[in-house]
Amino acid sequence: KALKEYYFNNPMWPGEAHSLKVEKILFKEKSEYQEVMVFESSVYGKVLVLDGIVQLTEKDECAYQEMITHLPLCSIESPKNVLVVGGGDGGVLREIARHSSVELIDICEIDKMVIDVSKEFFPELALGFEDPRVRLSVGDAVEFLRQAAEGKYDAIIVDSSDPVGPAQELVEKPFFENLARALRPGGVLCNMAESMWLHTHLIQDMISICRETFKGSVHYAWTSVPTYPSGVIGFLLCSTEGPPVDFKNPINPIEKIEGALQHRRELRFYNSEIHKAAFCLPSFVKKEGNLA
Ligand code: PUT
Repeated sequence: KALKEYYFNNPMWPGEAHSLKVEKILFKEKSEYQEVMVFESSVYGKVLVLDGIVQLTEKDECAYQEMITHLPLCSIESPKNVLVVGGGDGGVLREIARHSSVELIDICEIDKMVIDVSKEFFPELALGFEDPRVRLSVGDAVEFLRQAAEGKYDAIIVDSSDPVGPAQELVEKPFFENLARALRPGGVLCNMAESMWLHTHLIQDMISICRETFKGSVHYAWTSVPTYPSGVIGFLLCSTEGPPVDFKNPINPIEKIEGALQHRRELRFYNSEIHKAAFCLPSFVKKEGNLA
């Protein structure tokens, strides 16, 4: 009974659970913020779990990391300064590094244990930290953004965990206001935005906050990640007032960036066709999110 309650009581997806067969637990410790676990699964390779929630698996991480990164960076010309919020596994850094125009990659991750564990167990992701353009701050992103210079970044990527525990403040209005302030005019935000099947209200709330805060455009895109609850994950793409951004038609196609398809490792999921397709929404999402 206790196990059943544990399984079905997660506030992010009450009444459902997803199982992966565990071959071996490789790491399990409590950090200052959360329980960090790595296990070897039988089908998806190694898996990173925070507070009982799957964050990534070796098999399908490409879909998440590539989409959350290239949807924003391929939507603007020559991104130079990029900030990553969260993303302590390094996968988003690995993807940003494909963009030769980028000069600075700031990252603010709250939990050093996530970084250390990724370096030990997920070298294919943690290689992102090896790029000389990366500047790491271990700390609270809310504070980091309060202190960030106005208009500093061309793009910000919020690769957070779900808004329970340390990531709770990352879906609140003051945080989005600070994100918008830190972006240059016509700069872009790509924010992890949960599942359209499970989190309609949360997504609606995030969309209305972003519509009030970002004076350019606000769009929802999604991709398939089999090991996330419901098998999909979404992203909110927003731009600040300034040169208009046409998110649905990448102005900076990845296929035209020299070396991008093979930088450190092959691009496995993202391409310009899937970029455009990511913005095609099911009718119920268009209606409920009031999205065109
Ligand atoms: N950054 C990982 C996202 C997890 C969503 N459940």
